[in-house]
Amino acid sequence: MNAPAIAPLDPALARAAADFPILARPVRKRRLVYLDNAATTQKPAAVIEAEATFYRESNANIHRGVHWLSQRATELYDAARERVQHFMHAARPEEIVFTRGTTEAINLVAQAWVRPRLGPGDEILVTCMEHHSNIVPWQLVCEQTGATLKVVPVDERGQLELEALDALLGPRTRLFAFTHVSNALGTVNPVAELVRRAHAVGALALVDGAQAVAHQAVDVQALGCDFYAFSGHKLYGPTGIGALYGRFELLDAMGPWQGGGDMIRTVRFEGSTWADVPQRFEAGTPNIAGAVGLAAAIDYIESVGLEAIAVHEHALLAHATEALGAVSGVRLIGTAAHKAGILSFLVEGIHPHDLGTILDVEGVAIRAGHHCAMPLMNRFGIPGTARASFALYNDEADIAALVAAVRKAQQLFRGEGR
Ligand code: C6P
Repeated sequence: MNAPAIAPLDPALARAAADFPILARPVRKRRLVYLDNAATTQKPAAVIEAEATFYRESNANIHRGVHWLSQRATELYDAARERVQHFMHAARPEEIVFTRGTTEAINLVAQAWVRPRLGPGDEILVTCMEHHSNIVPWQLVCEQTGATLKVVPVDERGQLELEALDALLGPRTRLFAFTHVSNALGTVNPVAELVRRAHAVGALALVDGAQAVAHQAVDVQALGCDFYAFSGHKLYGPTGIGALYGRFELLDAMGPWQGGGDMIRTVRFEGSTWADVPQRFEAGTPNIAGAVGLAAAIDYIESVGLEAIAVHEHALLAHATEALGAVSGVRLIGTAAHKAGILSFLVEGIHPHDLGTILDVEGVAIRAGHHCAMPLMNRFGIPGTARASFALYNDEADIAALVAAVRKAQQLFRGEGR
């Protein structure tokens, strides 16, 4: 491989792979090279243990029981909310609503904030690089309200066409929903600038942070956004838990979106009244163990250091871009000036799904397909891509394995080495 070696790892990162038990397990009798981190990250032992310890020592339902265990579980759940609050730099814990993940957080805003407030002629703006989770909820709510969905285009490199934005943002724009980092291209969007432009026309700004929070520090107050959604499982935490940050005044003004236990103040057959936020948006028994695991994941990520993680992943991305880009027949999709650790590519003559299958046989796990971003694939005129995505435990050897596996696939398709 001709690409320059990356700088020696930060000591905390050099040891990091050992924190993740699954990385020690061979797959297809080979060392596992896990490069599908944008789909979900692996979990450190600290997170697995935190969840197991909760079930072993503190399991009970929350906000309901007078007994010791219930109080203990409630304390842990509330502490997890505060952990997320500090991680996101939110002003108060009430601004954090636990959800199943990014998808549910966005649907919550669509149904509880947008649906009662928008009507025909109002507009919601998204971008062409959104994940389906940040498109379909808005389509549904547009159908329900008569509002219109508009789209900011993306250029050849996979960057937002900011000149087009001014014409698309107008007095009828009520909400601008955009991703912090594109899951299919790795493009990092200028969030503070986009929020500023949305606010300038009186629109609210929602940020899909699913691909951002594990890779860089996020400060919702500095960004100025109104809503910010993320999933725990892309942050080294459990599946089935995530959060919506919402500015307190907005959440407080919103009615509930799901009814059930824990979200009410009083219930009578003549009518019910609602609990304060955030409980108003957390109907039913929540994922208590998941919240505890998410707090442990945040502890873990902060013990390694987001600054060090960002530096490491940028070095990996630069190295992989050069190494893979040097392979003849490889076309990189998404070459924005600002990118996070995601590398989408095509190999001439090999369908991404075939490539993904061959790489899997070589022990290299990547994702192949449209990455739940079909409109973006249509924009590039392609059915999908192969995508390698990096995490704090990846290293140069993983990239060497990726490049070697791509070369092997090319040999197989040329009929050599069968
Ligand atoms: N992207 C990927 O492989 P959930 O499923 O709710 O945890 O996250 C949805 C989601 C929303 N926005 C962005 C930008 C995302 O990347 C994702 C999930 C995964 O790219 C699975 S499709």
